[in-house]
Amino acid sequence: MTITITAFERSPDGGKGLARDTRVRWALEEVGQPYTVRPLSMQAMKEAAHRCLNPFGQIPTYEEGDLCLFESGAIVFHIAERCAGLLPAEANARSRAIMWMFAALNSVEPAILEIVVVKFAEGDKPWASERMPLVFDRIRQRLRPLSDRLGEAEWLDGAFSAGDLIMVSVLLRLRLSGILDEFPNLAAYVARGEARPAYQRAFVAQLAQATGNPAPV
Ligand code: GTB
Repeated sequence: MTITITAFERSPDGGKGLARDTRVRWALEEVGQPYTVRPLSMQAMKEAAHRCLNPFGQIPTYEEGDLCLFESGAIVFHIAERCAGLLPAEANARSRAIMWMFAALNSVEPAILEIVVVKFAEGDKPWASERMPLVFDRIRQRLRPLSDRLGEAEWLDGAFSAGDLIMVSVLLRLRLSGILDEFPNLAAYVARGEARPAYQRAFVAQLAQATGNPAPV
């Protein structure tokens, strides 16, 4: 069955892979599922046709037959459940991989998103420059225990899983800030994720979309 996802027609990040369609593309590439992309302008995202798919008027969405999903975490979970390669077969290990997906989305990503809030939504407020260091301190409060738990391991719990896919996707948002360099094992973890051929394919595809240059075949 054809899988169609939505993505920014022109990602505001210019193709750095930070928009959340990248994690969905990455999951599809990991499990070898072909997909097509319906690019959306900012305006189209807010129109009724798209709000039927995502009431919040955002990307990414996922359509497969009569199934339509929004929320990148739910989409990656759906892909991981249906196709081999992203969740372990053993029940407890599977639950732990799902736990790491939730940890990335609920315990790590919200702290990181505060950077965007302070920079863009509150950037003109007189207290914005004082708030930013506090935001970074709160991010460190998440990165330190994550770094301790990862230790010298390659992935968070045994083999690479959807938990790592989401965690790496979330941490990638921090690369430009330099804060990952304070946690060399996390920086190496993110680099390992980015080095995966499936990530590379996803990255190239979103870059082609963002820049308007078709990806080389
Ligand atoms: N919780 C939802 C999910 O995980 O799917 C959040 C979806 C979401 O935030 N979508 C964003 C969106 O549609 C794109 S990914 N924004 C348009 C709108 O709300 O009107 C977030 C994003 C946007 C831009 C960059 N960037 O430029 O670097 C990075 C990430």
